[in-house]
Amino acid sequence: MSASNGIPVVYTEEVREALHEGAAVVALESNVITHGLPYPDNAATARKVEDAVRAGGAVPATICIEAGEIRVGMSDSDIERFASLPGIPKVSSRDLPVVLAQGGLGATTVATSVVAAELAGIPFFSSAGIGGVHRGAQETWDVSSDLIQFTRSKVAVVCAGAKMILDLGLTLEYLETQCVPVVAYRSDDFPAFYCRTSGHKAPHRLDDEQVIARAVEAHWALGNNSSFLITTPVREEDAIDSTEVDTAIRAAVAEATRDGVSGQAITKYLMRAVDAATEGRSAKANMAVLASCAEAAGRLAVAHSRHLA
Ligand code: PSU
Ligand code: MN
Repeated sequence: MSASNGIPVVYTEEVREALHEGAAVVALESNVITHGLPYPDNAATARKVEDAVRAGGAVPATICIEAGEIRVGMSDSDIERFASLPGIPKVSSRDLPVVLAQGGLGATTVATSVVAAELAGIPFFSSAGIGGVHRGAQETWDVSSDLIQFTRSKVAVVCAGAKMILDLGLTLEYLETQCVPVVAYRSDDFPAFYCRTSGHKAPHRLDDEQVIARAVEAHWALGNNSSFLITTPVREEDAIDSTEVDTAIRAAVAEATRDGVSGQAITKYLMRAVDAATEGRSAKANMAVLASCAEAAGRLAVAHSRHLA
């Protein structure tokens, strides 16, 4: 255990050794386990994601909150417990101080995971889908804390963009305004989770991991205390057509408005509509994109650790 600013940070043996040796480590969120998928798919997926980080050459460190501590690295039985226990709260960065003080269990969102990763000294984090600006945010102000936390935490975030239920154009605008670099790795477009494109071009494209490692370090050397986003699209054979998903969402948004569904409930409503329209293909694509991001993050973290060595 180490205490960072008095916050206890507890590492698994494997993660502590890897960090000590300067080896590549990739932080992962636990909210996708508790809130992203049903049991037992969530447990199986969490293990597959960890395997994918290893396939990329790095050590996975899935983050969670327990007993007033930030836990960095989860054992198999921790994953099983988080996957199967109902009611573990989703902890975003605004909730973190309260949950730490209470001493209960907590599943970390992207925002909280990057806070933890920085405290733990892990420069890379992977999540297939970040939170973003919601459709209709002009009225609701529903913008994920993930985006705000990116302006405050020095972590390289590898993702496949965000789900198309969000307003991905506004999500990119927000990142641009807040000076958060967005680089597409070996692609031109900003992806949309299990769709290879959001219809928006990424601001930059880089194909070489060494160049990405240098760009990440340059961002921080320039005095920015913020995140650096790297996107990687799902493999072509696992992808779902973006027009198909967009059409389903537009129809579902119209139905939701008619039925008076709004606020927090809208996300689940739209996800269900997409699942129904894609006849379950989205569940498989969901797993595939989580794994492909994790593997790319592993590879990029290795290049970055070599750059620092
Ligand atoms: N996107 C997904 N699956 C998820 C999430 C986002 O495709 O499970 C989760 C992540 O943990 C993300 C969080 O950090 O939702 C964002 O929630 P909010 O919009 O409430 O900030
Ligand atoms: Mn929200």
